[in-house]
Amino acid sequence: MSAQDLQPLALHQDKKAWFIHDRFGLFVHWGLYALPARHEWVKSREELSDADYQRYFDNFDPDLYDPREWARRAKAAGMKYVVLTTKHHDGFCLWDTKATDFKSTNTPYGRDLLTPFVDAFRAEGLKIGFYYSLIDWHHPDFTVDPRHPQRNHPDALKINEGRDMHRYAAFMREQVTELLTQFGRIDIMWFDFSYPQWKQGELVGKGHQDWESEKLVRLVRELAPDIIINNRLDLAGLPADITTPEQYTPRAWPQRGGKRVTWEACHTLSGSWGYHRDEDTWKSTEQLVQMLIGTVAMGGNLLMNVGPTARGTLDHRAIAALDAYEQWMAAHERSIVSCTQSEFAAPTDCRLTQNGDKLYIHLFNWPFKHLHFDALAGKVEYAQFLHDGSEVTWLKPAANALWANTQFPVSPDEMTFVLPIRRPQ
Ligand code: JFZ
Repeated sequence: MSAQDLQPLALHQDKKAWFIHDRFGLFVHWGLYALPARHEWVKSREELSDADYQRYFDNFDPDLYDPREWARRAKAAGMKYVVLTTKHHDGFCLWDTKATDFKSTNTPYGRDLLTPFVDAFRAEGLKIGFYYSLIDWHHPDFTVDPRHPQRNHPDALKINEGRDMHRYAAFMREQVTELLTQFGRIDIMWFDFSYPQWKQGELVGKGHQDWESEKLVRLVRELAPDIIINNRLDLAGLPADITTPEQYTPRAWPQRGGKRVTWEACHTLSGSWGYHRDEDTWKSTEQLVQMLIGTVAMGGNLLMNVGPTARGTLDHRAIAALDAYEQWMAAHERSIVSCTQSEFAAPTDCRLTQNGDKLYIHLFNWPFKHLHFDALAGKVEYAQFLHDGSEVTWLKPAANALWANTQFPVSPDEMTFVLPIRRPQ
């Protein structure tokens, strides 16, 4: 494979235009781990055997599953695309794959979950992404490594005898072929994830050699030429379409070879990705809104996760989060969608997003009296709140700053201003 096939940045810039424009997507982590409801890594964390884990398979029956409801909420929240875990690390498949019996159709639920999901989100106009785990703690050919649930198995030394990662790589290609041929047009392929281990300078596993990443990527590009592929396949140093920092917002726009890359932060509502009933680290709605603003202010996308329950529902905390986005985006969407990092540096406690000559100032903290923004002196004549379009009458060009001479209280929904920038003719 030539470097060009894997060099999508310059070549396929157009295919990413929708992604950069849309800015906001929904991540969905859903699978058997919704039943234990204590983290999607539960099989590894608790070193559960296949037999231990079987109880979740045998009791999987999400009778309240209604993806149209999820799709409506995502759309209302201003999300433009969705990425679903078709298979997570536990190896459980949400569709009627021919490559394994470990799939939803063989559970008490007995049905394919993916087709109705894809149909529902497409019907709401969202683009479709498939998360597919490179790690597989169920497949008999996937070698046991220090993260595998069977890492402390009594036969640890012998456990990898007969396991063949080449066969596993072929299995992945078979599954990815199904995913990209049986569900209509797919917009994003989100692979997860590589953790190359090195011994005396040599790669010994769980990187591109194991996944046969080059072959896998070539297959994906053949089946779906315009698809966006993420960067977690250990593509031997070659760039992917998008960079995916996880659970943090970069301090600066991520770069590669001195050029800014297309990037997408993925974040959780509560810390874990799969439904976690007892987690007490749920983010506040204000924080969630600020994460979206902060990401776009740095030129990136936000992929915000929900972990549906074993019944197939969104629990009340996930619904509250989506409601918060819905409420905020109803008035503020134009400061997010089609916006990017501003040409200006933000004043204290602010984030800036910009769309052409429209500058959006998002206040994360209300200034006590004055909002100083020296860089804008002489460049703006009019400012409005975004939530209601009301004029910000207290804006005055000072000698070298704009200043906000007010102390009136504002709610978190009333913290974004829009300012048209005056360009020299
Ligand atoms: C992975 C998964 O293990 C996790 O369960 C979830 O699906 C998440 C979206 O992706 O977690 C990762 C993957 C990569 C890094 C960290 C967590 N990383 O590169 O730092």
